[in-house]
Amino acid sequence: MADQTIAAIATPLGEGGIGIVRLSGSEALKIGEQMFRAKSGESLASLSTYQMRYGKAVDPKTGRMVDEALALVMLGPRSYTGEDVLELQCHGGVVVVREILEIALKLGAKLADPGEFTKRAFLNGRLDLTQAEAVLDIVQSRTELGLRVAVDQLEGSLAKRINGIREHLYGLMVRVEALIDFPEEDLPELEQQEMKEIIYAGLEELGHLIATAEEGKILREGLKTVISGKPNVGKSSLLNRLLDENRALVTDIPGTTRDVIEEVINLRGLPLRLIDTAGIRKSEHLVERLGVERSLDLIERADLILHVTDRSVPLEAEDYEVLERTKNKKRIILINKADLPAQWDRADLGVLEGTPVLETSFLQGDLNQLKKLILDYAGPGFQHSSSSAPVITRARHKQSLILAQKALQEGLRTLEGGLPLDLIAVDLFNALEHLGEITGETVRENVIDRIFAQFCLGK
Ligand SMILES: Nc1nc2c(ncn2[C@@H]2O[C@H](COP(=O)(O)OP(=O)(O)OP(=O)(O)O)[C@@H](O)[C@H]2O)c(=O)[nH]1
Ligand SMILES: [Mg+2]
Repeated sequence: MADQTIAAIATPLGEGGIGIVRLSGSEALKIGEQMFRAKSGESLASLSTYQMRYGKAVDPKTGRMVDEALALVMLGPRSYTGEDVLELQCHGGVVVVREILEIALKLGAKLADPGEFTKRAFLNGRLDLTQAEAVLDIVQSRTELGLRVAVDQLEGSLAKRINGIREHLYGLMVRVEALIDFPEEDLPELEQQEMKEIIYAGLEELGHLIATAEEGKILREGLKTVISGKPNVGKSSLLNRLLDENRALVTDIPGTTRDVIEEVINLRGLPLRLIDTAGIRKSEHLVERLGVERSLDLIERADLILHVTDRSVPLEAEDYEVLERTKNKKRIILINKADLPAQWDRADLGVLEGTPVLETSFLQGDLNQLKKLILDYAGPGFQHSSSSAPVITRARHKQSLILAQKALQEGLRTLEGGLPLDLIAVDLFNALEHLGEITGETVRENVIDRIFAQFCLGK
């Protein structure tokens, strides 16, 4: 039932300053009334919106006090969800917030699904879909830059752009429909030219937006960077150096790393998801072999490979085989252990067209050159200025933009081919539908469910 009152713990479960249990729905205050006693003796129903009272959270069955609490009333429609919202703020302990939630559930609230508060905000028109998704991006942002882009999106920058394009196309569709009974051969030249220009302008805007998707994906998900190479070349040492802590075990025994270790660092705004892997070699040992399989699988799915080699030991056939594994990926080759006497030099690696190669020592060298290389080479256009031009951060948005683009290209072909105007109207309609999926105007219910299922509980 959509209008059932929901409740959830809104703060992370753990020890902290405060813990918040949030209720939303028409019964929120009624339930709150039974489990909260204001010190002033006022009833929650007598408060106006955004008022807060100090008092006790109690178990109405026994009259026992659970904790001191503050009750904050936010009445619909001007609340986060658009419904009546009550927040009970107590001390931040696992047991106390759970107990308060339990009481709310016993009094008739339903435990909220992940993202259900935000979903209600969307369904009640408080947010469009891009803004709801921005809420998730804010919670999950990994760098300041990612946060800024998400906040701009919450402010409506993306929706505004999309709606701007939609308005133009909608205007065009209305014109086309008005002309549908017009014999094609008589379509005024001027009219046709103007129509084309509107479609061109739409295509250009879509093109600009789609071009930001690569950067946007990195901003939201991080650049998936796999450190690969043979055993003992210094992969885990590199991870530790970049993290500035001893995260991974480093020993001089080849085959030390077996499991995948993943950490995120912030490289001047670029979230780098560093993944240390097991060294690749043929092994008889089952556990190591499983580790190697994982490494190979991760290489396949990486955005960037940092391929580490060791110049202090002679090259052998296996080095070339391992290099082959990463040759189709965007990679940087690192020749490590430059502090030791060299057994070979970079020319021995053979032709590595377009691949940056860096000689360094993870023990002694500084990593600035590598960091710069990663930014220049792997983070294309990663210069998102402070302008609030929207960045496409989700595959879902990109997909809809591409479909809208295709529909418009189709419309252009129809127009140029002198085909019936009702066909153009169909193309325009399709483009409008796909753009509407982004903001949530024309989106299907299962897509909505999928989006909100990614949220955390209590959001
Ligand atoms: N001299 C020197 N030794 C290094 C350098 N980088 C790493 N080592 C040493 O090389 C050995 C292996 O380093 P690791 O970082 O464990 O190598 P790995 O590639 O993770 O090895 P596996 O996990 O076994 O695949 C350790 O003894 C490191 O101290 C370097 O630049 N110079
Ligand atoms: Mg290792």
